[in-house]
Amino acid sequence: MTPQFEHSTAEWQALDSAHFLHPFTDHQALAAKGARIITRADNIYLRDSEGHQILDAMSGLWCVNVGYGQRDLIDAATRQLETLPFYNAFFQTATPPAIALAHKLSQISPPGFEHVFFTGSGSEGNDTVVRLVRRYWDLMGQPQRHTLISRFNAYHGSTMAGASLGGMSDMHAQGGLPIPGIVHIDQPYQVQHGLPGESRDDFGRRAASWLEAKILEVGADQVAAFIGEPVQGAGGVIIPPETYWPEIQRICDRYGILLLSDEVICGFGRTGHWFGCERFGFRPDLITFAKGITSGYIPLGGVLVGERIAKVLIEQGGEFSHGYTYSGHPVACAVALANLALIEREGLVQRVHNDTGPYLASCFAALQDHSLVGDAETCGLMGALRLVRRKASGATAAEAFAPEQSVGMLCRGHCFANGLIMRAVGDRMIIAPPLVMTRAQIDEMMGLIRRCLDLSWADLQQRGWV
Ligand code: PXG
Repeated sequence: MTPQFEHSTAEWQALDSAHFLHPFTDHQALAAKGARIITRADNIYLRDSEGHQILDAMSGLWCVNVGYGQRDLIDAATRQLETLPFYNAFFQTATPPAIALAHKLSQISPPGFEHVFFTGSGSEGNDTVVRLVRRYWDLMGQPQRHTLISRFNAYHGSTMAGASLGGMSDMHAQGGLPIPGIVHIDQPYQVQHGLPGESRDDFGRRAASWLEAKILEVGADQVAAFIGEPVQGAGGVIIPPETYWPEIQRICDRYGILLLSDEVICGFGRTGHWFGCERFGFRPDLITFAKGITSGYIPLGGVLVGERIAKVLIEQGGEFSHGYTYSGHPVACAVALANLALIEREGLVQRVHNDTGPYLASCFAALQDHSLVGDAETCGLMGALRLVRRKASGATAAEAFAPEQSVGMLCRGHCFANGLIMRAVGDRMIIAPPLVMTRAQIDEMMGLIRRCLDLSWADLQQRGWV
């Protein structure tokens, strides 16, 4: 470690709680226990300040798609820092990495995407989306088309517009959100909203019909767009039925409403396709991206702008009064180019599609025999296990734990203590491991998952909760 980073764990923890306000954190609770200090990483493994090795089944925060320590990305950053560490794109200037990345994205995007607007993060990307959509309808002579429809339990970021688009009730409760002109429908989560005996496909169509009902409630001529994550990530890896997105597409087409895909998690191979909309068979007008574009090595986000909007914006829009200091940051764009080249060279998208994705699916299916697992599902290299108090049997549905028992957090604690990063969202345990993961590493991860489920089960038995 470089000298200025030489402290004991206790010293780091004291400095941390004295000065560092963490995102989404109860600081008093954290100070009482002390943060875990992560000091290094390689491939899919993290190391903490106590020397523990931890298998990172969350790719950092859904972002380290190519794994840690990739020399190509490090060298690309170093070269660009030496050549030109920064220049902006505001005043009729551009830098080679930003132009080259815009061109590259037009090649790997779904058909009809030739343009990109760069931001520093996914949240800024979704703020850009709101402004782009409203600007588009102004230019189309329909300024009353102002309302965006999103979903409860969606996550679209933490800025005012991002948190408003998102449907997290805890976030809306702080700071007077959502901002005006954003409304929500329920998510396509059958455990929560399914009817007894309803097939998965029927549920998918019914969940999509909530969009049509909301459009008619708001007034079809008032609605600008619908936004969704192909698979809801932070909401708990909610994988929609195959019937859901095609029906959403049909409804958007019917009312002329823009369709927006937030691919901050699903983009760049996570689902076994370059973009999640390709996996689920819909054609969005805008795609928000971040995270996997640089594998998280450096912040970068943006919006892929489909031709329906790009044509109007460019040919009729004049100046679009929007942008960030770091829109098209040359170092971030250089790292993104190296990252995309690596994904292509290693065939990671195909590998997830043909090999590791199906293998993970079979491993998760096998976990359904565990007493604690109500259901287990995957999409590409993301997956979720639902922890239940009693499994379904015959016509009797599985029995959930009481939310105040926080069984997900209990299980997460066992994972953390046993060298595995797995997240808990309510009673759903979720993973999104690096796309470089091999079959042998999936086996290793599954061994850890099973061990942590066993420890959780024993713990719950001891408490008399199962
Ligand atoms: N859209 C989606 C779909 C996301 O998952 C954002 C937008 C915002 O991106 P930025 O770069 O502004 O954070 C995200 C971010 C979690 C968690 O707990 C998920 C995210 C961020 C932080 C925590 O799963 N996703």
